[in-house]
Amino acid sequence: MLDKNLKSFPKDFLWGASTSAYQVEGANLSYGKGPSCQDVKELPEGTASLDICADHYHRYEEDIALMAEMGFKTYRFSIAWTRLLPEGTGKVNQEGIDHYNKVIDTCLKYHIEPLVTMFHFDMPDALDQRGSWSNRESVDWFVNFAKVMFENFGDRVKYWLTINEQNMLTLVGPLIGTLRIPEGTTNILKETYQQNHHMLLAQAKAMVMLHEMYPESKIGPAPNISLVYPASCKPEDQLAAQEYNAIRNWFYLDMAVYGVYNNLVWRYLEEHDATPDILEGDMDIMKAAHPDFIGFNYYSTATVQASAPSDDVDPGADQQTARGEAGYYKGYNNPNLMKTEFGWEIDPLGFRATMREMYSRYRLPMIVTENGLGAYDTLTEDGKIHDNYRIAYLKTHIEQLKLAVSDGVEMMGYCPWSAIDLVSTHEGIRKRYGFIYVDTTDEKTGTLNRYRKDSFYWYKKVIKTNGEDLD
Ligand code: BGP
Repeated sequence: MLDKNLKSFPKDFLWGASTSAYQVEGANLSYGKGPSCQDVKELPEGTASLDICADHYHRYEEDIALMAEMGFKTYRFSIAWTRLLPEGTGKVNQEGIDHYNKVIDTCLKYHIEPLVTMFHFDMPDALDQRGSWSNRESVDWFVNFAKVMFENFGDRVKYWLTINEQNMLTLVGPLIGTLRIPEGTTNILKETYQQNHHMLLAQAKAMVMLHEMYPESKIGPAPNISLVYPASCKPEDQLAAQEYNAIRNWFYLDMAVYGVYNNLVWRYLEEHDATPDILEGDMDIMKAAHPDFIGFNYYSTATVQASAPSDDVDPGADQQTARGEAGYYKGYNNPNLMKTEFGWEIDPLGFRATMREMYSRYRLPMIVTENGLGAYDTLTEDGKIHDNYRIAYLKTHIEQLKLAVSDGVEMMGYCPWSAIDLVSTHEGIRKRYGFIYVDTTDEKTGTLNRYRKDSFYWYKKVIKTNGEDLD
């Protein structure tokens, strides 16, 4: 491919990074906050509990000042539902409102645009007790939560993300501690996609509400998108890749953008007698919602091959491990790709391919809401973290991002995971992603002091040169 005339990043490109409330804040049951599903789940062995995390709840000022030092134009963070509404509905906790007001105002003080995720894996436990997303009332619960956020923060927050990785909530919910299947459920697939249907309705209503309340503000979904490759040029493998692409990726965006159920997923659900119950008017609600942009998390591509109905397939270990579904597709180790220390494939070119494919399907501006390398970092005696492996990962991805911009893909911004070290979904704080090192461990020992990693200085230069100097 000729890449002679490369375009620059747009002048107002939103360079930043991301966190989520339950992984970074700590103070998980303090200051009036109620428990979420994350606070009551059984912790994966040897991983830190969520009472301290990076202690961002208490140290947000210091942390945002460090982000400003890197030159951030945006900071993507999530609002904990149970900090605003400890029971999920009903009484509002003013301390929670005050806290996020301070976080937002601190960002604005540094000219950092807050990019707020409304829901990042943290369903209120009180609502889980009432049936969680399987209860159709969950749509109203979420809409009420959205209203509380828009009323309190909508005057200053211009960019909103609805639900983080709804596709992962649906496909690997138990792993991230979110999916609740009511006792006695016989068709788990149907139940899962019924919950998914409610989430889609909740998302659609929230998008419409924001546009009514603040016509200038922007909102979009934030799925985890991994373009799926066929393992070979066998036509059967191509069909398998299409199935998994539909189930893993396009289903969520087809609904968010066009308000339609993806036909391949619908057929798959029909085959399993698992289509969700759709009430009259539901599809009008879906159609009425229009995202302004697409946020998406990208860590790697996935590769699959065809699978026979009798196959014993691996259901996949986590968000990034390719899954299998007997009779449809099965995960395949791509021999062309290296893996991280935690077993996730690394595919910067696949990042470009993913952006191209998304843009040709949806034609909306896009922002990368997560991308990054989970690794073990070492704090040296003189307070340094030489994370050249993270720089290498991010550099190769930003190079491809730039090529995608040259391809004509409308990219609004780039927010790698994560701004600061935090607790991983299931592998503790030892799996670090941040530009800022936090001195703590899964045993919760350490000073919690912050240290600038080598990647901190590198990213600062990247932002300063608007992505021109990546060395
Ligand atoms: C995404 C989630 C994040 C984050 C990230 C890294 O799926 O949106 O919350 O944690 O993955 O994953 P992990 O923490 O499992 O390494």
